[in-house]
Amino acid sequence: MTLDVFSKVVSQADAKGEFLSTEQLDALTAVVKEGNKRLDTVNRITSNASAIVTDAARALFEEQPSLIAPGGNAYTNRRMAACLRDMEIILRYVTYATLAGDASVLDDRCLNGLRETYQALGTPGSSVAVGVGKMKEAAIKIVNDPNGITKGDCSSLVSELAGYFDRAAAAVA
Ligand code: PEB
Repeated sequence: MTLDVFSKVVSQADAKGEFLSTEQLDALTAVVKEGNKRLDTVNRITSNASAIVTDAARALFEEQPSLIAPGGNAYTNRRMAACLRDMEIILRYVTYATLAGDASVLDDRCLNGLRETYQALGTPGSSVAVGVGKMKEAAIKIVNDPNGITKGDCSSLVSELAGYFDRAAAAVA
């Protein structure tokens, strides 16, 4: 497992027995230079995690009320709790990937085998994917909030973040 963008570049270069390229060093320099934006992004999502999860779940159940109706996949407190927990786990791994600048931790420890797990449980992965999409919207809104932060261009970081949510949604859809 690679975990972060620095280790990834090192292992790629080492696999070829090469020094780091100028392009690789430039890309890593950008990661370091933009590091505060990354930390602020992770901090903002982390401190709003429970609101992100519960709002997304509420919106999902509003759109798909059969999930919480008798016989639904989130019906009963136990299943509702499992559902909120799953969404929180996915959000947590998205924050790890965002901090690391690399999807490997999300892939290896969260998404790998998740589709099969949901199939075995009879949990609709496509509904989980909708919930993940709603967490994505909420997280991006919070990250882009101009209040209380030094203004700067976060577009590339936000698209990276969006990519981790999309990856999670695609893994279960
Ligand atoms: C994945 N989810 C569930 C289980 C597992 C996961 C392994 C079975 C064991 C259990 O119930 O705890 N666990 C979870 C995860 C990781 C992990 C992501 C990553 C590391 O270790 N039900 C719905 C919604 C959806 C949902 C569509 C959005 O209607 C989820 C939330 N997951 C859900 C439900 C269960 C579950 C389990 C309801 C319980 C299913 C059941 O027992 O009937």
